[in-house]
Amino acid sequence: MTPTTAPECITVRTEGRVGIVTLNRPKQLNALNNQLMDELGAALKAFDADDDIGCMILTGSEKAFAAGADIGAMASYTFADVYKGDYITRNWETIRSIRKPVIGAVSGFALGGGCELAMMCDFIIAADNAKFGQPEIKLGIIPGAGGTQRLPRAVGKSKAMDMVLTARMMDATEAERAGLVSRVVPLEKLMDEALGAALIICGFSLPSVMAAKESVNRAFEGSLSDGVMFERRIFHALFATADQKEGMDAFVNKRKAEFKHQ
Ligand code: DAK
Repeated sequence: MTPTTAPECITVRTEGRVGIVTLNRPKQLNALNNQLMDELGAALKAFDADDDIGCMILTGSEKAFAAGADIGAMASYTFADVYKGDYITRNWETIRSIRKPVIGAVSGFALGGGCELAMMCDFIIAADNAKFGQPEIKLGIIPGAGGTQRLPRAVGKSKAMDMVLTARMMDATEAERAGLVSRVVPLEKLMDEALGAALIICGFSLPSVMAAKESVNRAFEGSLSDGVMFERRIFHALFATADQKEGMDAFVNKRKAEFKHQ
């Protein structure tokens, strides 16, 4: 059996049915390295498989959600190294396979791979000190974990081009105005706000929450009519759940629904 070791680059805890992962490389402003991405992926997968968890929060420190991929770790790589090794593709996008909601609670810098990781969360709640950016151009590279694709979808072509080409950072106010984040709150309220949202989600039927996530994500793949048909079929399927009966019966009888997540 493989021995399990405690994670070193993240911390993991729960609050009720909420699983919370905190990036924890403070000296490097949570720069993302191979070990951190392995640990993050494993923690998210464990929460996804845990029946006692209904929603997750991914967060960092007050100063940095994550300042990007670890530049020191990749500085000496050659094209052959990164191409042959499919550089960090293996463990970078595990978060995209997570079926329960993941809320990004972002304070401080979310740069490069850190911004890309935040954008892979289902939605972002930002502290008022958050700064988002794709500064890879300053290093002679471009975003490599979806930044050139997710940023334009979130904020439109003009702002995305501006950020990717000039490396300028976007503050929390601009990020909310542009649609990159769903809410901005004072720094000291960030975790309360994220936890409040997560607990609301946890109160709903998990199958319908997962179906809603899957359907919204479908909006970013393929045509509108295919997306609407996908939504329609999932909508129909939810009438097979006990929670649909419970939710509608509770409304009709003016009582609180008691979802069993089935
Ligand atoms: N990597 C490694 N160390 C970093 C770092 C990073 N990205 N960002 C900061 N640090 C370290 C600094 O080197 C410094 O270490 P010491 O000198 O104390 O040992 C410490 O964190 C504190 O940083 P500063 O002293 O610079 O702090 P300041 O407040 O003055 O400045 C800053 C904060 C965030 C503005 C600055 O540190 C900065 O510009 N950092 C670099 C930001 C950046 O360029 N990020 C993009 C990196 S490239 C892919 C997936 C992902 C990616 C690519 C491919 N695939 C799946 C294929 C992603 C690429 C990137 O993210």
